[in-house]
Order: sequence, then structure tokens, then C-alpha cells
Amino acid sequence: MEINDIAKQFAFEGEMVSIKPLGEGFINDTFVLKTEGAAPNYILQRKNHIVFPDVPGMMDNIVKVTAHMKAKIIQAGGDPMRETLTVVFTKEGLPYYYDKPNYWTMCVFIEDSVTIDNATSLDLCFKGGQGIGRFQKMLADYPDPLNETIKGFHNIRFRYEQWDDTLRRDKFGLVKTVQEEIKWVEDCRQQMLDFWKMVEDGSLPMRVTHNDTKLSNVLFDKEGNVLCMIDLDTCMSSTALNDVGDALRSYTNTGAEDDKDLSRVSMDISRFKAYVGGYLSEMKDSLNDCEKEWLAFSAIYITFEQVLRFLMDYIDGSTYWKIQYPTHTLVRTQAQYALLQSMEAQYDEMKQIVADLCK
Ligand code: GN1
Ligand code: MG
Repeated sequence: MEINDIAKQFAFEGEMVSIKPLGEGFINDTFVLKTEGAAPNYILQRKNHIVFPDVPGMMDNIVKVTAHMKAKIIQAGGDPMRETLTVVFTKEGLPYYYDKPNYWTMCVFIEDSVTIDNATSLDLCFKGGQGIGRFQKMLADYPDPLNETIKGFHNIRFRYEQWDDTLRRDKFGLVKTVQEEIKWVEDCRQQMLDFWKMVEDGSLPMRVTHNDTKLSNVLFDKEGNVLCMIDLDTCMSSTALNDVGDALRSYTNTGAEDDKDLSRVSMDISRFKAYVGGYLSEMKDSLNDCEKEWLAFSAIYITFEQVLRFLMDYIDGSTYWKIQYPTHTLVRTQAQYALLQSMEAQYDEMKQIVADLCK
């Protein structure tokens, strides 16, 4: 089916005048649909069904959490059309359109907004921290269980099971070529599983979290204030720390996620401090002592997990993330490992900063 015809399955307002691709997502394909006159514009997305095996479950989560947030925003006198996403349903009343094998979804385009790829100022880091803090806070009393739309997404025990399978399969004979990188993952096994035990025994509680908190998933207004979190595809139950760690992984990196020049990659401790400051300005009173104690470690945890996930995908034939050249995901692995090492070298300082901010 043509893209125009897909769009017409949705009950959007106004007359469509154009539909064009937007950006270069690593996972989904995104289009902007423009309408005439006063009607809003829209975002149409083809969801990657390899990454998201349960799009109906995912959309069920998104519809419910955005409804919960809208009620909170209205209560606080905010603008529910700008401070969270608005899902557009199909003419048949579903939050997705299924055109085998693809699932399509639509939401309202929030005007006068920007996304930012690099944390160029400390103010931006602070505001990003506030953004995810507010998101978690609005959802702290969300009552229903959410669908687990990607199994074991930030669960390192599950990731190690996938990892062991990947090495055992060695589908493309690549294992022998990445022995050094494999050792990085093996050397951390015990430490990471020990950390995860605190989630399994409830010391680190499950909350409603975003799970993909990199800077480009925060929408800002033109003045640089946070409007809302976007890309709610992975919104499900996880730990508060996973959101913080994933954000720190992206905000504090002085290089790119796929930097070939590892000398550019490091963790900027001042950005760490600004982000955690923004986050704790919203969430300090909601976190338990264990969450506070392990907040700094969350950056290490998620950066490590990303090393594992990238390397696993590389060994498995680079099918998960889009690539621009054959070793792209291996380069990503190496760049994330450089970031991890920089974090480990600064871990004492990171812990001290969190302790001071929690006082
Ligand atoms: C993916 O969807 P996107 O591009 O924001 C991935 C994240 C990774 C990130 C690395 C559902 O994020 O977990 O951290 O790439 N999302 C999914 O760039 O796997
Ligand atoms: Mg995403």
C-alpha cells in the first residue's frame, strides 16, 4: 500500500497536503504528514517489527500512560497537547494500522519544538534530567501492569542468556575475530549479575519508566525548555536507575556513540553532575536509599549493557541497528567501551556528586 493510503487509514483532522520522511531513525521509519489550515500536522511511523514483536501491546502501553499523564498535566494547569504525546487512532478505532508485515502508528506533531542530538550545555543536561524526572513522577502512581513489549530489555541476566546463545551459535564465524571485545563482556559478568540481584530481590523497585532516554528522545520548546519525552516505544516497567543510566550514557559522552576516534570519547563529569542535579530536583524525595546509593552506578550498568548489546548484534550479523558500513556495530561497541572505561575511572567522584546532591 502507498504511504498516502496508509496515512488515510487514520482518523486525523484536516486535509493532507504532503507526507515526507523525517530524520534517519536507527530503528523505526518516520514520516511527517502536513495538513492544510488550522488542523495539526502528524507523525506517521512504521514500527520495526523485528525489534518490536508486540506492537499492539506497545501501543496499549502508550495509550494508557499518555492518558494518565494528560490527566496529571490538566490538573497542574499545563497543556496536554504539548506536554505529552497524543496518539491518533485509525478510523476503525485501533491505535495502529496493520499492513502485513508492518505496523503503522500515528501521533500529533508538536509544533514549535526541537530535538537535540548533543548535550552542548550544562543547562541542557539539567533540563533533560528534569524531563525524565517529571516523566517518572507523573507515572509514579500509574495503577495497571504494563505489557513487557521487549522481553528483558534492560535485564542483564536475560541479556547474558541471549549473549551465551549468540556465542554458541556464532552464525557468521565472527567470534574468533572479536576475542578482546568478548573478554570485556565476560569480565563484567559477575559484577553485573550481582547488581541485578538487587532488582530481583526488590531492593531496587520496578517503576513505570521510559527506557530509551537519550537526549534526542526529549522534546524541547524553542526557548530550550523541556516539553515532553518522545519515543515512548519502550515505556514499560523497569528501574528508575535504568532511565538515568541510559541518559547519562548519551548526555555525558564527549564523542559520538559510533566514534571511530576513541580519543574523543569520554564521560564529562560536569554534564554528569548537571543531569543528576536536574533529575534529583524532581525525584529526590521519591527514591529509596538503595536507588540513591546505586544511581551513579546506573551509568556504568547501562553503558555496559550497550557494549554487550552492540557486540551481540555484530556477532549475530548486524540485524538490529541499521548500519552504514559492515563493522558499524563493532565500532559502536568499541566506542561505548571507551566511554565505560572513562566512567569507571571517575566512579568515586560520580558517587560523591550523587551523595552531595542527595543531602
Ligand atoms: C535504540 O530507538 P532509539 O534509536 O532511540 C535502542 C536503544 C539504544 C539505542 C542506541 C528499542 O534507540 O535501546 O540504546 O538505539 N532502542 C531499542 O542508539 O532497542
Ligand atoms: Mg526508540
